[in-house]
Amino acid sequence: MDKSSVIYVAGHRGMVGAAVVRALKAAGCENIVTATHSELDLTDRKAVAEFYAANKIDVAVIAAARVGGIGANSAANSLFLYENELIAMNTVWEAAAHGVKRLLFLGSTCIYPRMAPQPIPESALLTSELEKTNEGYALAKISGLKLCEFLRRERGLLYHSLMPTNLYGPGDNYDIVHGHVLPTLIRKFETAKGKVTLWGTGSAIREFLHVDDLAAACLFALGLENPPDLMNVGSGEEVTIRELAEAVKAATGSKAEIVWDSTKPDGTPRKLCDTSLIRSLGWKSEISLAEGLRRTVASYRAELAAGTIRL
Ligand code: GFB
Repeated sequence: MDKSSVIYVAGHRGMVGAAVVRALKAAGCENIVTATHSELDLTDRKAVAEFYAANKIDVAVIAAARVGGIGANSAANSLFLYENELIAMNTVWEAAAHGVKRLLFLGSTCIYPRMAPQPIPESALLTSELEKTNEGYALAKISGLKLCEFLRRERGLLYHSLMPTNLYGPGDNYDIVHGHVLPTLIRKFETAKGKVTLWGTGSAIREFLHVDDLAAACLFALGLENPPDLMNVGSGEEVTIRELAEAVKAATGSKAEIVWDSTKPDGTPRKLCDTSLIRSLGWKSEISLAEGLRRTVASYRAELAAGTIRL
């Protein structure tokens, strides 16, 4: 990737966007453009058009979205659909309308069908019913992915997508109601008074990828001359939520007793993505779950002490 390119990272304050900015800076990219939510409302098409017209962007990485765990999504599918649809359509469509040559759009393995074959190949997209708890988010993200594919086919724009598995790492959202499971478990064990209540049965199986591995995959994909329209990005390392709970308990040194609230949903039974495509092109994850947990507990404590934690 040309280090002098003007690169826009949408969502730079989020966990993924911040990791992508870190990786771009480490790679020597000098012209990184960002805009805070108060500077640019990505749900406002006119504002997004004016932003692209004013900034002459060469490459855009779309890491902005309304995200959340199973609790947040299942309580507000309408909002997750509406806002993420607007963000996806505006950031991709207006990029194409304003000469952005290359764009990388980020999906998530939770937008594959609920009962997709495991490991999930890229070809499984749209082949059967979606997971109900995050159907709104999934529909919006699928739209964004497909818009990139259509623009590439119809206008020759190099717009392509990545499909990361469940992500975690520095700058995550530790809100115990709306957050994803891994950061939520860290917060619960770090603040536990004897007992930690976790959701579901603990039998759901999840694959986790440290966000710095995803950022490296983004730069890898942007460095490909002719990237596939869609590539899964995962670690291949999956655990049951029960195993994850024990691993987080150990990583925090907590002695809390774990109890399960089976009135809460398990969500998709399993979400292991098939990463043979991206691995065949030369990328693989570097950060194991054990090492990633060690780093993330440390970054949680540091963010808490610095008052920068997202709750
Ligand atoms: O990460 P998570 O919230 O979402 O939950 P998904 C994963 C699993 O962890 C579910 C269990 O089986 C939950 O029942 N779990 C146990 C908990 N205790 C907790 C807890 O305290 N908090 C949470 N949040 N979960 C998401 C999608 O699905 O995947 C999003 O809803 C997103 O759209 C994300 O794309 C990557 O992995 O089930």
